[in-house]
Amino acid sequence: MELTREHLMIQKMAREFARKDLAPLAAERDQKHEYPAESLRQMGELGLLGMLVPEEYGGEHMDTVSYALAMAEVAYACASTAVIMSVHNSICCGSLLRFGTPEQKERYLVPMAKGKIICSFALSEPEAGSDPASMEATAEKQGDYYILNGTKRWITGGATSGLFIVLAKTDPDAGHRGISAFLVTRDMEGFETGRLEDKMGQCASDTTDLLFSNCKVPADHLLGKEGDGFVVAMSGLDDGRIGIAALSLGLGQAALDHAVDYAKKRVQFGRPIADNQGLRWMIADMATDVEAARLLVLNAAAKKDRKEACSKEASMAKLHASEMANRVTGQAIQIYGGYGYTREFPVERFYRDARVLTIYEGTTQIQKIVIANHVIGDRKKKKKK
Ligand code: COS
Repeated sequence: MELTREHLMIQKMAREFARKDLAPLAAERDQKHEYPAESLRQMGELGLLGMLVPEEYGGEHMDTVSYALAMAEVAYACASTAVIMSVHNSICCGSLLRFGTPEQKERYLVPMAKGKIICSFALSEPEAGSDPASMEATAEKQGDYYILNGTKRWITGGATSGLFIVLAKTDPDAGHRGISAFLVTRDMEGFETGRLEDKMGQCASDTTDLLFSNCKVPADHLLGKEGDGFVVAMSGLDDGRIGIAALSLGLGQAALDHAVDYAKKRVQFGRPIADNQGLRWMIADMATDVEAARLLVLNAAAKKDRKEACSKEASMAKLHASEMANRVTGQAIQIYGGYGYTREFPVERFYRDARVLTIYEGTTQIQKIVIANHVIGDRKKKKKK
């Protein structure tokens, strides 16, 4: 697909920021598990945290293609920062835009669009990952409040974000139609951050449990109507999957570029290893894999920009790009040989950072369910029987 002048300008702006300001800090932040607070502040100023939000709410009103291009650039430098950017922009700003009241948008979306509040999404639970409809968290209406109880798990930004979109059951007997979404701030009574996960990758972004014990959420913090929660989550995940696919693309591209650079410099048997056909074929496969991901990401984003249904395309992009990032980062380590296995070179971090991409925001297997349901098209009929 052909990119416009504006797309290229946004890509250039994001690339300059990511390579100059973000990339030099990424390895140390990964090792120290240090949250990229200062980079997020800069990203707020650059408009990277309200990319899809209309100007009337303080955002940049860019299209999804621009967003995907910027996401790939940020991920090229630091996947930990990119995942915070993705959750905040796609699932969180997107859900507020779609379901928020004018008051909720004024109070939360406006500061979110400037990066003054970072928002996280709390869907998964210890016993409800791929099957969110089986969640156990409850929210019971009592007067002017909902009383929230339960535990959320694997929440990106759980220890650091200021706002959370939390899904809980308002009608536990109604299956997925009994789930509602709430805007919860850190200062609400009965809300605590739980254990911090000790993760393999994306270590500069924290992942924690959220604990709700009779947490008092004001009734006007219900996002959408009671029972809208599953649709809030599913439509948010459509956007989120484009974000994670673009993140995967950026990480794959970074691994490819580093591997090519290394293969041209590393001399064995008296010549650069890039002269060997075995490696040239490997690099050709990697580049083709990255390019296919790019086309799927841009296709899903462009469909969304045309306001066409894009769940299938978002899942295809997420499926291919996340698997690609795992393949390509692994191949990059192979090209680096022994050096690739050490922390001296960034490909070791890329490999660890890539691993979760086929898991969060819907595993590879979930993406295949979504794609097959659309392609075969018999799901609704079977459900009606
Ligand atoms: N956008 C809006 N609504 C959607 C939707 C979408 N993309 N996908 C499904 N829905 C709605 C359907 O219209 C349906 O509504 P009604 O039954 O009220 O008419 C409802 O959601 C249920 O749809 P469906 O029957 O297709 O859902 P399933 O229970 O079969 O499950 C999967 C769907 C498996 C795809 C879903 O549970 C899923 O995505 N799981 C993975 C969750 C995940 O990504 N977890 C990781 C979280 S990290 S934030």
